[in-house]
Amino acid sequence: MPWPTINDDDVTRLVANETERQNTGLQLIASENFASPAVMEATGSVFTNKYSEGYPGKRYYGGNQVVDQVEDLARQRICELFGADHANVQPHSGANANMAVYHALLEPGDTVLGLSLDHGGHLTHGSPVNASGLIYNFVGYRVSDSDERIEIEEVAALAHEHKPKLIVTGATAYPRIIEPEPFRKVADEVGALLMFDAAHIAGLIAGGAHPNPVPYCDVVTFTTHKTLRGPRGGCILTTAELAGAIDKAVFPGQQGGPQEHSIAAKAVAFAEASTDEFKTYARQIVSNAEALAAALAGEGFRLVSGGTDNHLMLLDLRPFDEELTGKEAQIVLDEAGITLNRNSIPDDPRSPFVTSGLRIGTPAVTTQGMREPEMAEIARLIASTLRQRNDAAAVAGIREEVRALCEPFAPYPQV
Ligand code: DSN
Repeated sequence: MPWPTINDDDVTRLVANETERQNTGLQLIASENFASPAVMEATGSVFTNKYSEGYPGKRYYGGNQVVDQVEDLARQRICELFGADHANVQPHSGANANMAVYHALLEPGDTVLGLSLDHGGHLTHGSPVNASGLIYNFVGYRVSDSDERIEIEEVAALAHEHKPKLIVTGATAYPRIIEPEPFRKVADEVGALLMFDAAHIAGLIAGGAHPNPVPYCDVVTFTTHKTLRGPRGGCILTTAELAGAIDKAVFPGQQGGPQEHSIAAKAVAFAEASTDEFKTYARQIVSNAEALAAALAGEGFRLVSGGTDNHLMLLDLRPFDEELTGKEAQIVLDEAGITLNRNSIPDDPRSPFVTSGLRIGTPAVTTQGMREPEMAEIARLIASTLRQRNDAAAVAGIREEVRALCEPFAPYPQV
């Protein structure tokens, strides 16, 4: 085989370095996880070589006999798992999935309700710097001042006032269960369609730890790489009635050739997510989040909304240390091997680039086998790092403690 004879030591070294970082540090970004070797094998398979614009049985290029089977398998598996009529497994990401749904259901300028980004929504829920906010007339609902939770009464009032064509629910930084049924009721009252962006919680739904929005929604979108623990990518579930419009909006509306290697890996992940082990995993993500939140509260942090009932928590740093910003905390924690992201808290007085908060999630540490005792240890390490943030030697010492904590739980020990 006439492959180029480059020994790409640079990339080999960088892959090894990243594996070492993932094996020896705490990965607490709420939207990240560790994909299984089977998922990664499919991602690196020969499906990467194939062009397959169109859908199974209706492709524009030849040679898709096998691709059709793998895409059908992915569609069938996810429809069975969520009880959906129809799946489109081609979106390259959650953002692409959301934009395709808007393309399918809306005209430019149409009104949509979505959770404001600064109260836990997503860029594609109408942020003014995102195409969603530029093309459509998004009206943002917010969490309440009193308990920092979504109040369906406020959503209903805004829906009656603005008469949206579509209501979007789901979040990227909201630590509570979002019940789909009350949203359906509001949507029906005003004649709106309902979309649930389940990117963060798809794995919790698949594992039975959170309510399934599919029976209540016209469309459910999600990414496949967060709690669902698959390859990077997106997915759309919809009713038989909207299936054609959604498919047309993904291709040719938004995307060209689908990434069939990712679709093969999605099929693997959907099978993994339908096992009893995955149900146990989903419940443990939530139990770990509860344990970590309680331990962090014990260290003097304030938890937005008072706690969590999903995979993530939002910390308000101000009661711990009025001077400490999310930005500074993220940087020093990274030096200690504790990776997470700064995040605005509701009505944050600081800018989104600086913030007064941190977002912390348990999907990855749960995958690697950590349980409640390790959550208590993680809370201690976070607080200890932040208290000693101006002491480089102390932070270096904590990096070694993190390494020791992670060692028996390395996700990819064979590498
Ligand atoms: N970047 C994702 C997250 O971290 O929530 C959302 O797109």
